[in-house]
Amino acid sequence: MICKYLFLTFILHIDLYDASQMVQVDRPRGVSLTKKVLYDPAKEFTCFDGSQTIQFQFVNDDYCDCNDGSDEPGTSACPNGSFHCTNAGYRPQNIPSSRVNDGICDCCDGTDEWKTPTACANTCMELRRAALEENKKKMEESSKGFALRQEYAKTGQAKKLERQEKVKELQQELAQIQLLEDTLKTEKEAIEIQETAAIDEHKRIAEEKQQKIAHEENLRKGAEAFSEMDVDKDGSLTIPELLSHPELDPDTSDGIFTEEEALTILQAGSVDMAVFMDTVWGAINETFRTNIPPPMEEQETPAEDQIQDGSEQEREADRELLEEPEEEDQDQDEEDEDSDEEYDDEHEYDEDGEYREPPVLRKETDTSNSGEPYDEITQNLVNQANEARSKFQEAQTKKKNLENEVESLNKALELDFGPDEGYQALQFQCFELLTMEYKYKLCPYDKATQSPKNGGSETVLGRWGSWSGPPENIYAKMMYENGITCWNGPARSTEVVIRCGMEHKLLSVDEPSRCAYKYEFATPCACTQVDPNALPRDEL
Ligand SMILES: [Ca+2]
Ligand SMILES: [Ca+2]
Ligand SMILES: [Ca+2]
Ligand SMILES: [Ca+2]
Repeated sequence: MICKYLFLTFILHIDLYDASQMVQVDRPRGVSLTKKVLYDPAKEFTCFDGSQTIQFQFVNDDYCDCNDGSDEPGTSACPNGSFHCTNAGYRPQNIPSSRVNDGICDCCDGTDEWKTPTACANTCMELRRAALEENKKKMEESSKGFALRQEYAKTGQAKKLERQEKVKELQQELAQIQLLEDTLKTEKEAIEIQETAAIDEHKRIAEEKQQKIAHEENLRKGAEAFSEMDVDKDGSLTIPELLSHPELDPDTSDGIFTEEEALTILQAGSVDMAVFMDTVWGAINETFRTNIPPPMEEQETPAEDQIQDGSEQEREADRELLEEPEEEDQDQDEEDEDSDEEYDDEHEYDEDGEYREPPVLRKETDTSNSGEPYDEITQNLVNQANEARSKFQEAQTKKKNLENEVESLNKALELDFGPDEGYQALQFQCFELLTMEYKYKLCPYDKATQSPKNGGSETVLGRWGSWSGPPENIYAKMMYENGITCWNGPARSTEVVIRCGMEHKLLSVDEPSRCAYKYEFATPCACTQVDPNALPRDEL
């Protein structure tokens, strides 16, 4: 309604001009109605700049008297003068007085060519009709755009509500999942205490068993070593018998295994098996090397292309014997590491509430420790603990996902979609403009980019910053900042000037100063129902 009213007054305004037909007789030629009072034929004329006062007859006498040209409004006598054409029916105009009577029609009412009144036809009414038509079209467009805007606004407001509702809903869900997570954590921790205890016990038993085996193995080897060294099989190991094992030489620097050295090992002239096991074997079991080749079936099968002689086989066998205890040690180390890891995992959750990458689940059947499978009770506890961990992790993941969803919804809710939420329509959309060289893109609320038309990487000209129009209408411009930095220059930025249009459209792109781009973008979201500035009333 207001819109219609304005339109009517606009027509009336023009009609008024039209009806008056601008009686020009009562003011000097080239003088506007507003300046009429300054030209009083009954008085002397004072130049506008006050420099001179002249008789009124010298006004428009085709001789320039005033420095500012004010005495010759209707002739071309003054170089700096100005001629006013009324252009009744259309917009009044001021032209440089040099264009008066220059043979070219400058004013639509033809008054600038007054010396030859027939030279210029009055085209003001034609222009007026065209302007009115143009105005009407603009108003219709604006009106249609505004109708679209109202649709967008409706959608935008609904979307906002929807997002707000969704956030509420998710927050309730989050509260529930938090409770569930707490419960599952407690359950997990409770079962893990039992699990850890059972696994520790399992390990302890396994270790004991292994130690026992190792001990027995050591005794067996000791006994074997004794009987090997006791060459004459008299049940007594003597110094000469010991000397047949040069690897036992405690000091090889002298190049010989002496009887004295053998004596320091045996601590007696001879020892029986019992004394040997008690006092000697422990000191030499690391260095002792058997001279007896191992039985055939224990020998490592030589590689097909490798033919080994006896001595090499012996060394091979020796190496195996040497490596055996080391391997056991390694197993022991691994076991310790495993248990450390488990301990750490549990503590990652105990220390702080912060979310961390979920630990790798323990194997369903953990036999890596000792090759010894868990007993049924332990295995059951491990299974239960695995399930508890998995449930807890599931809850954690769900919580994390919900949190992410809430975060992105809140981010969207923080965006300024205009006073009526209409600009929501532009979110998640991109608009392109092709120029000779480039493809420019505007993705509102995201970024502005440029990429070579013929393919190539995209240059970010700015990321969504804020609305940046003047205080009276901040929605007149958008600012995209912190784009890719120019070589040796600032970060690229893009200002987007928003206009009312029948559709969302990137109209033009310019780079007014280096690395500072300017887009012109049309959208119904910028159309207003009543916008006096959109009607060029003053111009007519
Ligand atoms: Ca004059
Ligand atoms: Ca002219
Ligand atoms: Ca002997
Ligand atoms: Ca020696």
